[in-house]
Parts: sequence; C-alpha cells; structure tokens
Amino acid sequence: MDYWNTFSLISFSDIKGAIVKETLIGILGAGKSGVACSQLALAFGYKVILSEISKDKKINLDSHDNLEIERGVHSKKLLSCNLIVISPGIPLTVKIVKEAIKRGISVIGEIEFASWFTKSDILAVTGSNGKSTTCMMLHQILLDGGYNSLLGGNIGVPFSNNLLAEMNSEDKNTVHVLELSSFQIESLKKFKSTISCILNISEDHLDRYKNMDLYIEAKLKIINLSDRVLFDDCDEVLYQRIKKTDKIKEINSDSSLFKIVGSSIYNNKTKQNMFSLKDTNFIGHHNLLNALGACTIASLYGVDDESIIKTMKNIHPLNHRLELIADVNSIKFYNDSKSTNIKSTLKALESFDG
Ligand code: UMA
Ligand code: ADP
Repeated sequence: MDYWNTFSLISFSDIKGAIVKETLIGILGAGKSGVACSQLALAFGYKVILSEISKDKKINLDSHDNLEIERGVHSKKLLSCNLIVISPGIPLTVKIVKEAIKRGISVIGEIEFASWFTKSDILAVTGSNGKSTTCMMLHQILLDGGYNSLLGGNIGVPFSNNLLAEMNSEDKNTVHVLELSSFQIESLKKFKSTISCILNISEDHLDRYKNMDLYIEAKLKIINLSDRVLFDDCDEVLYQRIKKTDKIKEINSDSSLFKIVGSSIYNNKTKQNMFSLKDTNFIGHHNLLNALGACTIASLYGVDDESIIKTMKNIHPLNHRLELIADVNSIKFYNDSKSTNIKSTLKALESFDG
C-alpha cells in the first residue's frame, strides 16, 4: 500500500468555514457508507458527487442543490474533486482511485471523513473475529453506565450516521463505539481513537489482500492511530507482531486489569471473580475473550465493576452468532451463520462438548 504515503491530506481545519462551500467531495459507492457520508458532507455545506458503479442501484437519498449523483461509471469528473471518500468495499486498486492519487487528490475512507467532525471520544474494536460481539457488549456496558454510547462502523451502522446523531444531540456524554474492519482501517489517516482493542488475527479477506502480511499490516495500522492500545497476546499473530509499551498493553495476564481464570473473568486488583461464563447468556471460550476486551475498555473508560457485571449477566448474543434457535426432542439447533472464516467456525465448534 505504498501509494498511501504519497497523498497529503487536507485537514478539516484547513477546509472548514468559507472554503467548505468551494470544496467538492467525490464519494464512491452508494451503499450504506456512501449514502450516510453524503448526508454528513451535505449537512456541513460541502458540494458532493456521489458516484455509484451500478446502473440500477436504488439510492435512498433526497435531492439536494449541492448533490449530483452519477451511476454506472466513476467518471473523470471525480478528478476535479478536492477530496475523494471511498466506501469500505471499494479497494484502493480501482482505476479512478489510483488516478486520483497519482494526481495528488486526497483519498480517504468514510470512517476517516466522519472522524474529522466528532467532538466525542472513539473506542475502537478490530480483529478477525468477535468484533461485533465485543462492540455490542461494550456499547451496552457504556449505556448502562450512563454514557450516550453510539455504536457504529462495520457492525452495520455507518459512523457518518452516528455523527449526524451526535450533531443533533445535546448530550455531552457521547462516546462512539466503532467496529473497524481492515477495509476501514486501511483508508484512515488522521483518525484518533482514545482506546483501541485488537482481539485476534487469522486468515480472512484474502480475496482482497494479495497475502496475509498485507492483511495483518492493514489491521495493525490502528496502533498508530490510537492513544491507547489493548491486544490479546495469547493470539499467535498478535504475540509475534506487537511489542508491549506503556501505550500498548495485553488484556489477559497477571499484569492486566482483568484475566481469564477457568471460565471466569477475574479482577487482578480487587482479586475478585467478576462473573463466570455460566452466569451469562453466552457460550464458548471465545466469548470470554470478547468479554475481556469489552470489560477492559469499559473499565479503563471509567465504568465501575458492579455496573459491568450487571450488564454482562443480562445481555444476549447478537443474532446469527451461536444463536440457539430451536430445541427439538432435546436436539439443540444453533445459527452461527455470521461465522465467515475458518477460525471462527472452529471456535464455534469448540464451544460444544457434545
Ligand atoms: N461500488 C462502486 N464501485 C466499485 C465497487 C463497488 O460504486 O468499484 C458500489 C457497489 O455497487 C455498492 C457500494 O459500492 O453500491 C457498496 O459499498 P460497500 O461494499 O462499502 O458497502 P456499504 O453498504 O457501504 O457497507 C459498508 C461495509 N461493507 C463492506 O465492508 C464490504 C459494511 O460491512 C458496513 O456494515 C457498512 O459499510 C457500514 O459501515 C459489511 C461487511 O461485509 C457488514 N464487512 C466485511 C466483514 O465484516 O467481513 C469487512
Ligand atoms: P465479527 O464481527 O468479527 O465477524 P462476530 O462477533 O460477529 O465477529 O462473531 C462472528 C462469529 O465468529 C461467531 O459466530 C463465532 O463463531 C466467531 N467468534 C466470535 N468471537 C470470536 C473470537 N473472539 N475468536 C474466534 N471466533 C470468534
């Protein structure tokens, strides 16, 4: 991804105010991210060209004086934009993106763009597996702990949508919980999270990345974009690739806030068992790791143990993740269709002793 080093980003402070009106933003892809990003850019007064490769994609966007939509092509018009924002599903290798970068036009992703406008902290979770579950746990812990938590990113709600919600809210206690995929991290530049957690890394998305190294590189890029980084050093890839520092800490050891003892989450400082897996509605050791990530971020962010424990005992798994859907003649049927790579299926199978 050498060409990322070649672009010089116009920072938000350079382009705000009067200059905003003169700034033309090209947004590539009219899926969830592109549509939400267009709404955010229009709300700030930018001119937008939303460019969608599919001719007959239904685009849920009201017409606006500052909005032009092009379909069926990413035209040369985009090369007259001051900034191009890509959707996560669009790789950096598409022709128009390469051409834009060659001409010195800044190209960033939707997450980067939205991050320029937030006044709130960002807590980010990435990894090959367990991101959505961990984010959901963290989000619920924060809500129960009194925060106005907004959950977004790869989980299905574009960050730009939550930015629009933040703009329209008086709540001073807002915090963003962001699930980040490698596709989304790749196109970050000046993004800053208060705390990021990398859960694990195993083979995934090798249709987009030429090799595993490039995939790992995309994930680990989050380290330099975070004030504080948590990771599971029991994960083989993370253990080999990440060096612990004052800023970068492991989540499951004697020196971390919590650790897993048997099937429980244990507080190293108070020497108390917080909760055991059987006290929750989750199954599988992998969900203890997800809980460890969520509890550690929440605790560092200021939520007390009692509140964390109460939430963790109450919440339920997300749909399609080891979800018990039927019990017929004592045969249990689980839906794990969100398991989209080999490692996650193995972890799911390991969750059963029968
Ligand atoms: N398109 C173009 N030009 C191209 C290629 C595609 O215009 O060269 C268009 C497509 O025709 C389509 C649009 O781009 O209309 C799709 O963009 P997108 O694939 O980025 O989809 P979004 O709807 O914006 O959803 C994205 C994430 N999708 C991907 O990363 C593939 C969603 O993650 C995410 O929830 C959403 O933003 C909100 O942040 C989904 C996902 O599958 C769930 N993620 C992968 C995963 O979890 O494994 C990474
Ligand atoms: P992601 O958002 O990263 O795809 P999810 O929380 O949606 O992760 O979980 C998807 C599937 O991955 C689950 O159904 C389960 O099979 C598996 N899984 C969940 N957490 C982990 C984990 N920490 N390690 C390995 N596999 C996991």
